[in-house]
Amino acid sequence: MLKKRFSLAMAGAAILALSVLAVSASSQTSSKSAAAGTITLGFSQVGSESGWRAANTKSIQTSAKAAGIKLKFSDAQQKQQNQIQAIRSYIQQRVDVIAFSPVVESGWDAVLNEAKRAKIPVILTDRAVDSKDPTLYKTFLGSDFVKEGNEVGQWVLNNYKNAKSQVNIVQLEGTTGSAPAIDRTKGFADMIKKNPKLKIIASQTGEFTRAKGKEVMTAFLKAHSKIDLLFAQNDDMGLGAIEAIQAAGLKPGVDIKIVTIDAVHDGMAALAAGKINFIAECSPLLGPQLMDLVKLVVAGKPVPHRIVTKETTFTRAQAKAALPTRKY
Ligand code: GYE
Repeated sequence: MLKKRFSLAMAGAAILALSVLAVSASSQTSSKSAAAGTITLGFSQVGSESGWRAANTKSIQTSAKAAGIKLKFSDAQQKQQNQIQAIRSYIQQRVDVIAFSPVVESGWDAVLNEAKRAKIPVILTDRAVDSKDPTLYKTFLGSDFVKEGNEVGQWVLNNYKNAKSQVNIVQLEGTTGSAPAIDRTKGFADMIKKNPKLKIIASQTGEFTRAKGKEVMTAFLKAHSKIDLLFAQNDDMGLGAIEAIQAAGLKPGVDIKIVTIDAVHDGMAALAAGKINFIAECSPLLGPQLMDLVKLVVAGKPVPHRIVTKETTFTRAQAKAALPTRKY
């Protein structure tokens, strides 16, 4: 018995020693391989909440491959703690660059300082952090979410400029505390406040998912007898809400107008079918630009501290025309 325990302990120690060796071996390989031209990128993704996220993940994975960059990828399942852990593990593995899409804006300074002390450059993609220290990351590549909210708000302003009575608006917000939820809320509110007839009568998070969008819209429909327009802060929540509206015996896009953001394939199909009325585009195809930035940063070349993604807006006719060649 004693002997058995002893040998188990020995085996445990051996495994530990081996894994320590493996860690140091892999860290050596990563810095050696960077010197030899192969860059290792550690990427922490938010999760897989939406069609946008699926397209974004695919873009990052395929463009890393195409660029000859070794990608270490992890999915945080919407939890900041998981992202912090992933970043710490990338620091330990001594990857060449860390990139991530922060689930929420706040609470990143400590781990970003750890990366800085380890001299591993960080690139933010898609979502921003609210850190006051601009040296904690090299660049932020992603959309202007306030502008997206403005564009959707502008459509509402134009389409209700002759409204005689109050226009009842409900809003499905994205993940609470995330940059796109905060900025789209602001961008939309800033526009619609120009016409006092436009009133947000209910606003709640739908967590950027179809299921939650449906659930919250069902509750809105129960609580409010007259809803004129829904602003869903992404297509997926809008698509979930369409199911709720149909289940209530109403026609989406007609009885209740719907405006959304993203312009992913299913959203565009609903727009072309007249179930959504207007979409502001948010491009998930950040991979190729990210890989270019990774290479520049590793080469010690300067990069702009903010890179704004180019995007457009779609009406029904424009969605019909764009759908056949749409990449996501
Ligand atoms: O709009 C939404 C996704 O951060 C821009 O996250 C992204 C947003 C996108 O889940 O669909």
